[in-house]
Amino acid sequence: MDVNGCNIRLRDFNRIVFFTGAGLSAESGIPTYRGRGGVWHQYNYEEFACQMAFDRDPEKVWDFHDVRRARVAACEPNLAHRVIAEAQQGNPRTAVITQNIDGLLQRAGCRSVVELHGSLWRVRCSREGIVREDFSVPFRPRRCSCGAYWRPDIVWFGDMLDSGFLEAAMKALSECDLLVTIGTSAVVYPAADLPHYAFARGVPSIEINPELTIVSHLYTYSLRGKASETLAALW
Ligand code: BV8
Repeated sequence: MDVNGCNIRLRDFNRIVFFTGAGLSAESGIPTYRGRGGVWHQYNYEEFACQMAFDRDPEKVWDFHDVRRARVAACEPNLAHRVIAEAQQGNPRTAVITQNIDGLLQRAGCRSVVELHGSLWRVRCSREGIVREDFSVPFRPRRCSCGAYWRPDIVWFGDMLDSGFLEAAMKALSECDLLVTIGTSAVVYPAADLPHYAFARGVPSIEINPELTIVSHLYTYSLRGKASETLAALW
């Protein structure tokens, strides 16, 4: 089926990389960051979502993240998450890389998701560094048994990304036969650098976004459309 001039069928590829941003979850009701109603338009990340804010007032940061946990917990994976999960179940060499922290890809059935920016559903002791999954809403208790606060295991601005995740993403992009980028404004680094590993190899690449981005011209196909309908049409 031809989608805006793109006659690629995802099923014809063996090593797809899905690289996703907040736009993937928009149709699930989760706000993006920079578009209309975006998270960073409503909240100043320097007050609610960075290490300095957490050191200054962990309770205020946890109040903000409890609001987000409740909001995400009330949302469901959409058709786009489900298509990605179906593609990965049909071909385990499919790689799923996300900047999202909502866990919806995993709830749709994806495995081994590379969560470049961490997860709302993981916390780590700010003293001992131990990490654990936690789905409680609101998150309680906020302190570890050692007495220190648990910290959301999220990569905030100024935080280094997990080198293992970055390496896994670069490896997948160095081996893929198709890159499908969905719902990212491509302005946050180093994640925004990753698609260039595929561009440099000349493999076909598809961008799915209702809006043009600063990198749309680098994709083989830059499709103006929403994640669910566009991805389903390519599947
Ligand atoms: C780092 C965490 C090394 C989760 C986020 C000065 C000081 C410190 C660092 C920097 C600095 N200057 C630059 C940097 C680097 C900085 C950066 O890149 N800043 C940018 C803004 C210039 N990066 C970092 O700090 C990273 N760490 O570099 O460490 C270092 C350390 C110290 C000093 C220097 C370097 C860490 C980056 C991670 C930040 N964490 N959030 C949370 O709290 O929620 S940022 C946030 O941006 C989210 O993680 C998000 O995933 C990410 C990317 O955003 P998108 O997913 O693209 O979302 P966005 O809203 O932007 O776009 C959505 C798109 O979807 C739109 O295009 C829209 O059109 C589209 N869309 C809408 N609806 C749909 C749709 N698409 C399809 N279907 C739809 N229905």
